[in-house]
Amino acid sequence: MSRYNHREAEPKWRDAWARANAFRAPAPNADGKPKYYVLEMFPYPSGAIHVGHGRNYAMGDVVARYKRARGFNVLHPMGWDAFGLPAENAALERGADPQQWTLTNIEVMREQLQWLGLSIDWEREIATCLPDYYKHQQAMFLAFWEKGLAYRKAAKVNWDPVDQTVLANEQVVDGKGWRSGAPVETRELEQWMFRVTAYADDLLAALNTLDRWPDKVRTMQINWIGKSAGAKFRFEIVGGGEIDVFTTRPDTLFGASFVALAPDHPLTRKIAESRPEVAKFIAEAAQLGTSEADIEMAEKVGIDLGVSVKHPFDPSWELPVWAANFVLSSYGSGALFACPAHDQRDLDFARKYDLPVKPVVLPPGEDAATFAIGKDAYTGPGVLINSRFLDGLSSEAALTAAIEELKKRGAGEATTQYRLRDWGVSRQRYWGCPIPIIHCATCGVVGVPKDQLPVTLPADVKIEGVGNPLASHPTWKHVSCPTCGGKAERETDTFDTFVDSSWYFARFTDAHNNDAPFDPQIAAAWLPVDQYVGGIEHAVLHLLYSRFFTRAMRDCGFLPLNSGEPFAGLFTQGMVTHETYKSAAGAWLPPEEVDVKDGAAIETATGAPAEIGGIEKMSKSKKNAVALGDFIEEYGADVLRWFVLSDSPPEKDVQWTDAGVEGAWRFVQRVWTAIDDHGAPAPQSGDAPPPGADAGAALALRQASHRAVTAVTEDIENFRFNRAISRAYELMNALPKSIGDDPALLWARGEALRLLVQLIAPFMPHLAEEGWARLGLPGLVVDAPWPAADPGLTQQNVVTVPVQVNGKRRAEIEIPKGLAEDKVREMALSHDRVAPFLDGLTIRKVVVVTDRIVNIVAA
Ligand code: ANZ
Ligand code: ZN
Repeated sequence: MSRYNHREAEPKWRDAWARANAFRAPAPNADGKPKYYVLEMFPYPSGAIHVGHGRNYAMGDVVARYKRARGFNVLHPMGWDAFGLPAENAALERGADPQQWTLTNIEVMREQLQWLGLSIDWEREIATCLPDYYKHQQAMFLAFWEKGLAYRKAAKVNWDPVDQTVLANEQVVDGKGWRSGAPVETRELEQWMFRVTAYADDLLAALNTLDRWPDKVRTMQINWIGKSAGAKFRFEIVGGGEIDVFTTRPDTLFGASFVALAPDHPLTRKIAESRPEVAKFIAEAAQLGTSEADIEMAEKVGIDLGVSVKHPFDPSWELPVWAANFVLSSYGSGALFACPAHDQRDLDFARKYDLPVKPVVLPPGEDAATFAIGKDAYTGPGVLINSRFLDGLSSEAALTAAIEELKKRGAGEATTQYRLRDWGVSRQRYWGCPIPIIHCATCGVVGVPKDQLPVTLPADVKIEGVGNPLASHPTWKHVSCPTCGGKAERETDTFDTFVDSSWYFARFTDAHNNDAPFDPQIAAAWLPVDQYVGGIEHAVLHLLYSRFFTRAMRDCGFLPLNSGEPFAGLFTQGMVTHETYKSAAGAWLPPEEVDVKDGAAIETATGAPAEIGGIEKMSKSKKNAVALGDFIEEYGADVLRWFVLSDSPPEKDVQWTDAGVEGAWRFVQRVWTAIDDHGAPAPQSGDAPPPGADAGAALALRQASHRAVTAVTEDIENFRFNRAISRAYELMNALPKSIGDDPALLWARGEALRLLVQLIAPFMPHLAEEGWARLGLPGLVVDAPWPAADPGLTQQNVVTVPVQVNGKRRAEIEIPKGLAEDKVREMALSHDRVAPFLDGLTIRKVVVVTDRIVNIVAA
């Protein structure tokens, strides 16, 4: 008997798969097989990966291997989301060359991912930072621009006045630049935008068709798109001019108390020219940054602008106009009328500045004479009061009537408003895809001609953290205009890296096409991705941008995919968590430097006491990540894959524990020992079992095996990997301890082990191959079709049958399926819950419907 040696077995089988080209995706519909596209969100090449990263790849790999065994042509590719800030930070901190740093990380990570034994078609590997990828992105951008799906406009950005650079929202910490610590300003810059809003309605409506997406993700997208029906109308300013507002509640117009403008509304700015206190207010509001969440959280403040407007239904009624920090300049028209009685923000503001609060909607069950607003606004429906011609109407009817009146007076109309904004894709950074545009003083904004693509990044840049290195490069931006030949300058902005990840899934379908992003027919045949696996943190932006891009690619003739939906199925996985440790001095300690015994921790090297912290998602910053390479060396990839998928449903977090790892390790050894003891041969699928002395035990084992096949199949289909794993444990437990030399039992055990190997193969592919070979089965288990359960063996052979007396249900009996009628009758009549009802009666008739019901007629 030998021990299973993963250090030998794992590389050996990976070589065997590579030699057999086992994971090379064929044409999507080769051999008349259906296609299946499995994709995990591609990683950012940050450097070494930890065991926690393994979980999401392991999930995708289970699906890919399973579908392959089910007879699908599977596409399961991998690549690198390779542009982005960390490479520039590495350049700043360590003088690294961003490209070199990125490509080296890719080398390291590719090798580590390969250790996991993933069934990836590595021939399709792509890196978004390479010109053979991004040149197609540049070409598509130009097509989008031609079609009006990309455009330029002045948009607000977070500006760091010290580093002279634009900051992403995540780089603004408490209103300050993350590196400089300087208070952030908002600035307007000319930016490239993608017209996501062109598809707002479709992006919303099509969510209904994505029935294999988690509900929570669909809900997040619905909220992000944020469709609001309402009205837009004009207030006339006393003394001339107009203010447009958007409202979802025109029914509350008679409860209007004031009008509020965004701090950078044109009128606010105009008034600021002559009133320094208004200018100061605008400057303070600008420090909040551009993040809506920050604006929402901030204390509501405002300033009276000293102008009034006329109520649209009564010109003699004047309302004051304020500027308020909670009004977003980019939503609706950047102005609103406030009805404090029925909107909480408005109420807080009105109480603070002592503005009128008049209820106009009476909640059901309240009395108009006594109803008053306290600290809480009433936002529900009701009946209109204090509202002249709307009085007595329901809020719903009043809403329609108010819009009618606005229309009649020529003041406004019904409208639909989306929260969704167009996508600003310009980044003032070096390590991104150059935007292929040239600015010419004579011709204006000119696209780089297609035959001059790609516009590549210069290698010789100085990255010093101030300004955009592309703008300060001595020569790169200076070119001649493709149209007039005069002196011109390149666009120095690069694309947001979300652009790179908005179409990579399509590139994988035809990854090395040199002339086009992909062949339209090939891409349309593989897409949509059948199963996408990734983190919930991408529930909104990445998924929405990809949905936009797929539509834009369709409408610009790149991709004949009618639905425009890139991902038919989506699964959002939970994280791997781990205890955290801290030294007495409060520094995070990596797990390998800590010994934990009986719930107490010490630093291994010094013996000094350490503190056990909370259980958190594995991360570099908390040092609680377990390095992938070390782990695989010690335990092997299969133990890792098995453990991270066991214990917890895949959508939930799983806690990394030494005990759990040990458990997975012991299971690997147990499976191996059972297989090794049995040895060859194992029966192949379809072989007939021999007769044996102990047919009962052999049959029971065969039933356990075939039920495991049914159960694991269902569990994998339904993303219940943890349950599939516990079925494998059950099947192991069902193996008899000793079988003597009964041929039937020996045969049944061989079958059980063969099926077990096939069922664990998607999870522990190396061990499965080793076991397959040891059982003397032909070829590779990756090439074996998924096992089919024999229905004769999986059927439950006990049924529960109700017993009725004169039509009333009195008892239930458990009987073997197909039990003879006279036996059933006997059991029913003698049942101790039935007999009392027959006391003193004569039995007239007993009807037995086999396996269904027993009916006793007595009088
Ligand atoms: C008057 C009113 C009365 C409102 C009432 C609500 C309740 P959603 O649902 O998100 O679309 N609003 C309009 N423009 C705004 C802006 N630029 N920034 C912040 N708030 C703005 O919200 C629409 C409501 O948000 C609008 O309806 C408006 O306030 C406010 F009892 O108008 B409402
Ligand atoms: Zn020109």
